[in-house]
Amino acid sequence: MAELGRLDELPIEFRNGLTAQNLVPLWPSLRAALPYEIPSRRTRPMVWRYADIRPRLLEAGELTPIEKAERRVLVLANPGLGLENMQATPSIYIGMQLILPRETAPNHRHSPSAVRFVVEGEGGFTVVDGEKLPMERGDLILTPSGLWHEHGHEGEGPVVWLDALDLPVVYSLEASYCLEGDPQAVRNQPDASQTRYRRAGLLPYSALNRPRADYPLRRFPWRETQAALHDLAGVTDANEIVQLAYVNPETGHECLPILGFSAIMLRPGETIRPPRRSASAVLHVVEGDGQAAIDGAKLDWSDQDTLAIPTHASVEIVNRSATKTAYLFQVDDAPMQRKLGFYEEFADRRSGSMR
Ligand code: GTQ
Repeated sequence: MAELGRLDELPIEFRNGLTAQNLVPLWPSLRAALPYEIPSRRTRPMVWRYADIRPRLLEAGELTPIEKAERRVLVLANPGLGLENMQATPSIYIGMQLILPRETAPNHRHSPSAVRFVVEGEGGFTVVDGEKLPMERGDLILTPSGLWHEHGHEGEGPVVWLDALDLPVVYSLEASYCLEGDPQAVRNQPDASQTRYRRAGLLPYSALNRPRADYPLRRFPWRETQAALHDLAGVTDANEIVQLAYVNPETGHECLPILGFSAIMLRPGETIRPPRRSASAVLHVVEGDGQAAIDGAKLDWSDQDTLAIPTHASVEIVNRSATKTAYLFQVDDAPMQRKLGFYEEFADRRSGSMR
């Protein structure tokens, strides 16, 4: 491999002339932009513990009324990427949102897409495009790009959910913005998308006579996901990962364009070693206790903790319990990478496999 020329080898007059004309020589920076074998990564393998987050969220609930927050959220920021940039991974924004009884988080819509994954509490709801969606623990709720959404809480005690947004991608494209709206007129069809689409392989007949809908199903109840995971485990070999993707039931494709969502079940005592891949990811622990080794960093996890996995990382995840099943909710940027043509999984544990 040839040694590339350094910046300080160039005459200062030449460099200053380039700078004055907003020109930059590539070769001193080429290897940084295109490193051999593996990307340069600032993202750190991380765990955020719910035991740390929860009291801080409740404190925020006392310090900041919802009117002063619009959304009362603590953002899980990866220190390797700079806390102020609010990135769990380069593409994934993760926040923990608190809503207290009878509060409302006002109606708005924005260019980034979001999902909610319910962490704790009962009585929360989100209204998406006029449809009121109940929020039970473990449910996944979609608020896709451009759709009106507002949140409320009709129950008792705190409700907390995890927000996952493709905000870092949309923001870096200078395309992130938001519109305010009046409260939505709620159609008298609560949770209708769920009712129409919940059964895989069966669609409302009228769907066949029109183009496929972008976001036909907006709520994926945990009850269904958990049952489907157990059914799948019954036909999955011990050395295979029990994992289900959340998809658009009309197209079979990922349910949002940039970020992908899946649920993983770890059988008692199971260790999984998913292939190293080009996507970054976040794992949220729905239930269970274990350890993850991410690029060699050993991170313990338990109920409601959240982990960050850099691109190209080697990953091993252990369910420490010999008797209890563990469940993980995964967010990744594989849908975007697939669309852009550079998604890869590596059979080996190091070198790239670009065709
Ligand atoms: O609930 O609409 O964590 O707009 C960040 C931006 C949540 C939301 C976030 C948002 C929301």
